[in-house]
Amino acid sequence: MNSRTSVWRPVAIARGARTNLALLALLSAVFLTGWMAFAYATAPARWSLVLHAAGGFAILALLPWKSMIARRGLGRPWPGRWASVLLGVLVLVSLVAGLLHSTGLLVYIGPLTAMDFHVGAAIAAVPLAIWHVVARRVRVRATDLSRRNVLRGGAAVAGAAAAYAASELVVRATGMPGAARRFTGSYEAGSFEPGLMPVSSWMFDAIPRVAQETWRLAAGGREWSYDELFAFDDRLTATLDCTGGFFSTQEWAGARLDRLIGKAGSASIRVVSSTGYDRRFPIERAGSLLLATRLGGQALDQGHGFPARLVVPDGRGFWWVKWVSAVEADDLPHWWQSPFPLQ
Ligand code: HEM
Ligand code: HEM
Ligand SMILES: Nc1nc2c(c(=O)[nH]1)N[C@H]1C(S)=C(S)[C@@H](COP(=O)(O)O)O[C@H]1N2
Ligand SMILES: [Mo]
Repeated sequence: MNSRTSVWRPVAIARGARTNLALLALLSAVFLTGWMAFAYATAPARWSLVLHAAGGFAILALLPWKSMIARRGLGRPWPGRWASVLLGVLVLVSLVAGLLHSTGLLVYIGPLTAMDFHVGAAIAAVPLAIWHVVARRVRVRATDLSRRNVLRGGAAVAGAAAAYAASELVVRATGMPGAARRFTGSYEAGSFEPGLMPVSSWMFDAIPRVAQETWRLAAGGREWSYDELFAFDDRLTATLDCTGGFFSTQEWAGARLDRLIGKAGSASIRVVSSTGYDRRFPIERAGSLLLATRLGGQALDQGHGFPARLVVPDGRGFWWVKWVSAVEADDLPHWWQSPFPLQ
């Protein structure tokens, strides 16, 4: 018995280490490509998502191996194991929600979406995953990056990519709702029907009450009343693509930002909401950004940003600042901001 365990354990641990390191690489890659996809509403979003989905399938494939390691670890009664179990639950919730979204089997879950659960569980898993790895003092050795292991890893990722491609074919061939996804993975909702367009927030912003008579927009060194702004009639058909997983194409009308800020010799424009939410853009974009007062020919409603909201063609929904109160041109570079809003 003794001789058997002494021969068996080192081999099993080496295999386990390989599985754990592969998981570490895949979790990092999937987290990065997920956020990359959120940063764009153009081609890079698609490429990030192909890598992301392949990585997700590879994690799925490793679960049977990891559960063998986990069972061994759970046999040891130490308090920290429950944090590992919670990590497992969160990763599973994220995986399942991702697949529910992509197949379209369950997209809306009460007031939230499958995407909200997918990303929310993944974010909650991050501190646990860091603790999980750090507490065990996992080290990467040169031999982990041997030619053999790199080839093995490459083959595994190719296999996962094939599994992902196959799953996409099945979704389309069987006509599952997921077949209707846009290249960002989002579902169409209420296009050209403002009444059916979803109302959404990045995180915690609630819809503010704004009084039309007293409201003023600060832009270009002066203040604009609602009627003055409403008089502009620049028009744009553009698609809002929310990271929550829906998109909606609408006809917007209002004032192009270059008309409001004039010819300021500055580097960037900061668009500020009355809630404090803000986003910054390169000054060159002023002519393509619309401060909309109308949606489908009607004044905006509170939910969609009354009195005025930004329209950002080819920008993900979080750039479309609602309830705008100021447009400031200054000398800060446009990248001087958090890549994603913090409120
Ligand atoms: C999907 C993410 C992961 C989940 C759900 C997970 C889950 C677990 C569970 C439940 C255990 C057993 C309980 C414990 O010992 O705390 C465990 C053990 C362990 N995990 Fe993970 N883990 C994950 C990723 C990783 C990663 C990325 C590494 C390292 C790179 C790692 C290294 C280890 C080690 C070294 C053990 C101890 C194994 C033993 O005692 O024999 N895990 N993991
Ligand atoms: C634990 C971490 C994560 C795992 C294991 C994971 C895995 C997956 C999986 C398996 C899918 C379904 C792929 C498909 O069948 O098309 C998916 C979809 C998706 N994930 Fe993640 N993901 C994680 C974190 C994230 C994060 C942090 C983000 C964004 C910040 C994100 C964004 C997305 C998006 C947008 C889709 C939809 C893709 C589509 O419908 O084509 N994921 N993810
Ligand atoms: N002030 C403010 N503007 C905001 C947000 C917010 O939370 N606060 N959310 C953004 C996000 S993430 C999206 S998807 C769109 C949603 O616009 P809608 O409610 O008109 O669909 O508004 C954007 N503008
Ligand atoms: Mo959004």
